[in-house]
Amino acid sequence: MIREPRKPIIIPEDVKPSRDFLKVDGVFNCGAAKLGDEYILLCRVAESCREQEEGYVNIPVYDERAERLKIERISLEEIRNRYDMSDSRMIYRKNAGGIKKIKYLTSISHLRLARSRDGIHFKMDEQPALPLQGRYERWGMEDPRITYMEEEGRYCITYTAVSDLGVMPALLITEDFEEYERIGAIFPPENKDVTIFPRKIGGLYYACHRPVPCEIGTPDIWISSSPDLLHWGEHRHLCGVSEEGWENGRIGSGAPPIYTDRGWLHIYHGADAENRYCLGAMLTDLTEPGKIIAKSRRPVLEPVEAYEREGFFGGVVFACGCVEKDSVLSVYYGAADDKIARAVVPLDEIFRSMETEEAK
Ligand code: MAN
Repeated sequence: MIREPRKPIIIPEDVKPSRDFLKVDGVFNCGAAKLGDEYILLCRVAESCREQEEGYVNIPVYDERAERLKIERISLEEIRNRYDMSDSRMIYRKNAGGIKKIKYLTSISHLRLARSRDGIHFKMDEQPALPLQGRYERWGMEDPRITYMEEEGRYCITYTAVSDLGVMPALLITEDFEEYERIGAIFPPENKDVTIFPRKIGGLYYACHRPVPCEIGTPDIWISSSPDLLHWGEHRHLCGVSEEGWENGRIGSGAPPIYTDRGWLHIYHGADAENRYCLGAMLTDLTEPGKIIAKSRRPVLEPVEAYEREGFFGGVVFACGCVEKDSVLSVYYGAADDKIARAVVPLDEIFRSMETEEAK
């Protein structure tokens, strides 16, 4: 993949905070689509409190009853005694029975639209695309993916609704990115990385998703089908983490699958045990989308540039959206969980980088 010379293409300074008591920590992991002649990115914007009081950590959370953000105040002493702050993204409860239990996120995310004529220079909206809503969004909305449903002329947007009840995939539908219909939760927690295929296959909708098994199993990619986008079944395991190497920790679907004459092209992410996130590519059968035809053995993109290695959470390239034009793929990805970057690759190059399953 060739990185855009203007790198990264969107940084936190380009984004206006949604409230005056907040600051923008990151703009990253964006869904991508074409709307008329425009390129649209629906970005995840993470914000935290601009001011911190001496001896406390202030955390913004959404109060669904009052329908506004409120600030939770935790004393540093309590944090020292009960919590672990070694991960910039969250605060863990110590000694939670051997399980790493997240007690707070350090920021709260919403979705924000950016528009462009050339796919490189984007103008960010000044306000969130839509407000947080309900019990399941207490800790925010994250990682949107946009699928343009070719036969229906509407866009399906999946994202993760995050709260103390868990991380849960939800669905929005829009025709114009001005009005959104909230369909609600489509999988129970903990699940994330839902990408919907852009057309029906054998009369059914298909989606990849990533359940997070707790006791047995690893965070792998699954595939399911649905007659109506709301009720999902026929759950099947699609692809697992590797024994060793760049994708031995977790994998998840990245951008929604792209129709090509060779099969469904998936750009997905894989992380190792040290949380270093790379991108991989996979091809699945056009009529049996749960059947893998070929897969990249090495990453197609790794966090090597300074802006990918350093940031809010360093060592991360994480794609939620691609746009294909004239057989060239533009991949929009989050870099180090605080910026948006773009890389391009001809489809032929991607195909060449993959090995057929039999040849493995
Ligand atoms: C999580 C994802 C993303 C994020 C990566 C890296 O698993 O949901 O939100 O980019 O971790 O921090």
